[in-house]
Amino acid sequence: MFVEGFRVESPRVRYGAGEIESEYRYDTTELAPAAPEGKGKEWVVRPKSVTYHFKTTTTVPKLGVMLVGWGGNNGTTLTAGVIANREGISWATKEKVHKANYFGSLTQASTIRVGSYNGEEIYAPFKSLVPMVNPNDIVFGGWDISSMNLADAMARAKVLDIDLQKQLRHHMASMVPLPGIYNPDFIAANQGSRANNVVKGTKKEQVNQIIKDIREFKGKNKVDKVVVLWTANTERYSNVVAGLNDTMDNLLASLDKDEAEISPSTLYAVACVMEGVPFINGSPQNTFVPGLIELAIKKNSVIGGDDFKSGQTKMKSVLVDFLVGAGIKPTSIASYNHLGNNDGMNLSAPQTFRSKEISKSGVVDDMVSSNAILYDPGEHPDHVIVIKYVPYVGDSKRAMDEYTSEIFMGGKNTIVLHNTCEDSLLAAPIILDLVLLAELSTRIQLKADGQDNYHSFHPVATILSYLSKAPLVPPGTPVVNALAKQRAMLENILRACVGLAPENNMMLEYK
Ligand code: NAI
Ligand code: DG6
Repeated sequence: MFVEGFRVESPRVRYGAGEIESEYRYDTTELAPAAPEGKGKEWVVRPKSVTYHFKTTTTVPKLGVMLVGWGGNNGTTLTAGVIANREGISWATKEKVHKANYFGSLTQASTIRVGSYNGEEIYAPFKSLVPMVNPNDIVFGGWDISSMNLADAMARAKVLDIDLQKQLRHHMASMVPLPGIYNPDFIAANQGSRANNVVKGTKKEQVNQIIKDIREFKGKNKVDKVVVLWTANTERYSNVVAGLNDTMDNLLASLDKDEAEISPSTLYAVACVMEGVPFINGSPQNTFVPGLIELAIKKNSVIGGDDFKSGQTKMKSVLVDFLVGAGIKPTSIASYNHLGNNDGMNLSAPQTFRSKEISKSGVVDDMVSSNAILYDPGEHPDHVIVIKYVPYVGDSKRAMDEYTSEIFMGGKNTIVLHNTCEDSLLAAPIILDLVLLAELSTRIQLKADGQDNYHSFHPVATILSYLSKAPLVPPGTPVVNALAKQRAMLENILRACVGLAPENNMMLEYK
């Protein structure tokens, strides 16, 4: 059964005028070796409970979202999709009449279990846990190194059905991206013909221009908050060099010196952090060099990423978790893609492909290292990533995967997957979730019993991990890639905000 919404009645929850306060018992463990390090195999595990207090502001702001790469396939598809939902547009194809929806968005189209009633499971929308911005109310803007208006850019992307495009054109023709920061050294040479809308000046001047753009956008559209998200071309990795970008001071000094090795994405991120605006990186490159992470921590400004986890990798973070969790040993994973959109063209250069290869390769590491029964220390499955540019298939990416595993008594199990899907239709709802959750995270505060003051979440937003191929985590924090764990973390934190226990699936009342 499905309920639209619910309210928690508990002595540990208080719904106030502009906030929800909750008290939450966090059950965890403390571990120690039973004998001094190195002697014996026994460990002692001590259950531990800590009471946390959460405070969530319930006043939902008017949200502005500025996309870097607004005129690209993802940027236009998301903008078009939100307008279509807002306007209640439907369109005909040879199959049927379609209505706009938010399928693929965790916050808008998934549900959570809230309990059972008369022996039936009761589900509610994920978005009913705590007040979130309604995507239909978002004001979009952003930058692109191509000056094409969003209506023409939507046509260039060739993602949405033509009858839908025709209905959207007049909404999008007046949307024109602001000039973007362009540095041909960081993206493929084949992108050069697109770059007719670029910010001039030194790197410092470019950062200042981005800050000015954000302020003007905020003022002009009368939005309360802005979130910026990079959905521009994948860049090559920038070199992390002592004295250049390894610390906050060095990064800021390098900016003053107009150092060549600071990438455009890092420049946008610096501008956002300086302005206290959340910045999310939807591509794989190392935008968040150590100096930038230090700057974000110092300024307590939200950063999150990296690289949208949309199709092949999402499946991988489910399948390998299942295999290793079932005691089966994946020994080789070969993942092929071919696609024909502009992203595919940009990734046909070795240096940008390398960024993608890195983010796609790391996704099974935590699952492999969780099971020392299957894997010896340092042992890892062979894992190969191939991406090819095939213009004809456009945005309709093909993903082929072969997983080979060792099973019982020397047996081998090979699973082959083939997925065909428009890449941007997978990415757009993920972008939506990222900005909605980043905004929400700035309204939540917490403190443990004994702490005097509430504090916000760590500025490195691990709460966004479910949506990222290579989750950015604060220094010294474990990376979790398994999709179910990432979703549980997010859902359980939001449950804690309204004083609900984590979903434990025990159903003891029926046992
Ligand atoms: P796209 O190539 O269609 O769009 C990128 C846009 O960024 C272009 O319009 C380009 O002109 C613009 N651009 C490039 N450099 C810029 C800069 N410095 N400043 C402002 N604009 C700039 O690519 P698409 O398909 O929209 O993908 C965007 C990014 O998202 C890519 O890096 C891709 O790897 C990443 N991504 C996409 C996924 C998907 O499923 N579609 C999943 C994971 C990541
Ligand atoms: C080629 O792999 C294009 C990429 O931008 C991917 O489409 C994107 O990284 C999505 O990857 P995945 O593994 O999440 O489907």
